[in-house]
Amino acid sequence: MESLNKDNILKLLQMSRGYISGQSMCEKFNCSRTAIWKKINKLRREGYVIDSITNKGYKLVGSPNSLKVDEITERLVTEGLDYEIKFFGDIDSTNLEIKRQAENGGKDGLVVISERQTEGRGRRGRDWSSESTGNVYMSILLRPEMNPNKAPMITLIMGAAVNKALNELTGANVYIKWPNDIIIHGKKLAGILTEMILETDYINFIVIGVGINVLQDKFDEEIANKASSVFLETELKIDRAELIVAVLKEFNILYKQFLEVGNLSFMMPWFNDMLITRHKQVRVISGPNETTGVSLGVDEEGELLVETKDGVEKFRAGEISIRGMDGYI
Ligand code: BT5
Repeated sequence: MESLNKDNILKLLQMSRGYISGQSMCEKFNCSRTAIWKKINKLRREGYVIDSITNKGYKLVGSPNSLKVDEITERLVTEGLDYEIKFFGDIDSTNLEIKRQAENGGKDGLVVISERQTEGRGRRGRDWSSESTGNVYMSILLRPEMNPNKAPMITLIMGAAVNKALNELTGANVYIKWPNDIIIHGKKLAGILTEMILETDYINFIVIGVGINVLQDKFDEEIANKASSVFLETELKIDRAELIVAVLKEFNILYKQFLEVGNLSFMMPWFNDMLITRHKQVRVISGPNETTGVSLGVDEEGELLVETKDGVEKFRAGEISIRGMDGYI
């Protein structure tokens, strides 16, 4: 009889090709299903991704491989950064987890990272495909004291941080599609979802979530023509821990400046140089309204300026989507 410990459970999962039933594990280790389940959850907390299906059992579908939370934390400490990292193998959504943690007193600077999400979300209830391991799914809890109408600027700050980090690590030309997409070779590499929880007229907290496709090597048919990964576009297998640290470091620098200044003037004009839509014909969809014109870039408040036939119109981040006339959404 083998003794019940997580290493033996892991070995068993690694050796089996399909699902392995809870019952057969109980027999093998002579223990209860609850005991097995506890060990499985222990493995999940270490970053192993384990599917469980009623009547079928358990299957190992992802390992923590290069994403080691200790490594990330150590590097952040070396950089003098004060983030607290919580890591999950599987989770519904890192944004949802941050909300739960925030309601329970989670602090400014808490970061939740996962290997996979079962309910990854985009804006306005859209899905963020998150079943693939090897990517980055990360959310940060922020508790700034500022006017809620400034919050959309934080999406742009995260966009700039992700963009800078990816440019540095890949050397590729990565762009921002205002307000929340990161684009490479015309395809979406990363998306940002900022959510704000208000208490009458002040910000209780902000969740800033970012999904970056890093090592994923194929995409579902519905998004394959518009989504891609660092690996598919550059053939580089960049280290995710390094990417996470780079993003958090850049974000910290920019966010601090933003809190001091209260707008995005410190990012000008280079932020506009990263905009893929600048000087291009765009169609801005804002609720039921559609406006076409030439995108002039963003102003210090993060609003997109579009020159239309009736003059320059301003659009606030968070309210609209943009469509390049030449293809992608
Ligand atoms: C976004 O929404 O781009 C925000 C995505 C934020 C995801 C992160 S992951 C960590 C954190 N936890 C969460 O639950 N969310 C955040 P939006 O602009 O609405 O774009 C969504 C659209 O992008 C979808 O309708 C698809 O067309 C496309 N899409 C879905 N999954 C994708 C993927 N993995 N890569 C690229 N495009 C994708």
